[in-house]
Amino acid sequence: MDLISSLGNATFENYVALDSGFTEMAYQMSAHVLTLGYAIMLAGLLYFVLTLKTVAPKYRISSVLSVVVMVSAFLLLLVQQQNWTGAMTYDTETARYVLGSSTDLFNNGYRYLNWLIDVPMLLFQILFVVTLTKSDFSKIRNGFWFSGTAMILTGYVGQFYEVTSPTLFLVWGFISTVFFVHILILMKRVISEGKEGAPPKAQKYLGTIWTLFLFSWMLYPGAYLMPYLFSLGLEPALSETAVVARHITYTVADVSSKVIYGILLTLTAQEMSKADGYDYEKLDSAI
Ligand code: RET
Repeated sequence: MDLISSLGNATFENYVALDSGFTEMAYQMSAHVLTLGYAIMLAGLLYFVLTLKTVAPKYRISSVLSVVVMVSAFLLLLVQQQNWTGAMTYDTETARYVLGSSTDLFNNGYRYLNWLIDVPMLLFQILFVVTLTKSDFSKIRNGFWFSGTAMILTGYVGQFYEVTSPTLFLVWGFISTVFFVHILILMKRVISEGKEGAPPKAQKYLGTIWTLFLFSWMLYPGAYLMPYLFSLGLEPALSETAVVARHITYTVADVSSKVIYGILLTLTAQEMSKADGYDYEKLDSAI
C-alpha cells in the first residue's frame, strides 16, 4: 500500500512515522519540547496573575487577556503533547517509534483552532496599553479580528494538503499571508502611534515589542512550510529532523509571542502607570 492512500490528508509527521519511524532521540525531543511549552504557559499564568496590581487599573485588561491566552495555550499544548505520545508506539524490532495501530493520528490542526482565541487576544492586548493618536480604536480592533481569523482559517484548510497537494497547500498559504501582511501593517501603525507621548522607557519597550512581534509571528509560517524547507523542492521532505524542527519552532514561537510579549507589555504598562502617578514600588510603603 503506498503512503498516500493509507494516510490521505494526515500531516507529514504521520508520513515520517509510517515511512521510517522516529529514533528515540527525535521522538523524545519532540515530546520534551511540547512538555516544556505547556509548563511555561502555567508559569506565565502565575506571572500575569501576580503582577496584575503592578499596573494602573486601566492597563489591567491587558494582563487579563494574557491570563486568557495562558489558560487556553496550556490546555492546547497539553493535548498536543498527549496526541504526540498517544499516536506513536515503540517497535522493539526496528527500535523506532512508529504509528500505533488503533490510535488517533498526530495532527497540528488543534493549534490552528486554538489560535482563533489567542491571536485576537494578543492583538487586542496592546490596544489596552497604548493610546492611539490618529487611528480609530474600533477600526483597528475590527481589522485585527477580521484578518486574524481569515489568516488562521485559510491556513487551517491549507495544512491538510501539506503532503497530498503542494499546490493547494501553497495557494492557501499565500492567501493566508495576504491577511498576515495586513496584520503587520496595522501592528506597525499601533506601535508607532503608541510611542508618541509615551515615557522614554516605555518607548524603548514598544520598540522591542515590534522586533519580537515580527520575529515570533514569522516563525508560524516557517513551521507551516517546514517539510518543504527541508526538501527545497515541491516534494515534502519525510525527514524526522523536519518534524523535530517544527515542534521546536512552534514552541519558540509560542513562548515568544505569548509569554515574552505579555511580559514586555506588562513592563510597558508599568512605565506608563508610573508616568500617570501610579507607582507600584511605592504602594506598599503607603499601606
Ligand atoms: C499560517 C499559514 C501560512 C501562512 C501564514 C500563517 C500565519 C500564522 C501566524 C500565526 C500566529 C499565531 C499566534 C498564535 C499564538 O497563540 C496560518 C501558518 C502567514 C502568524 C501568534
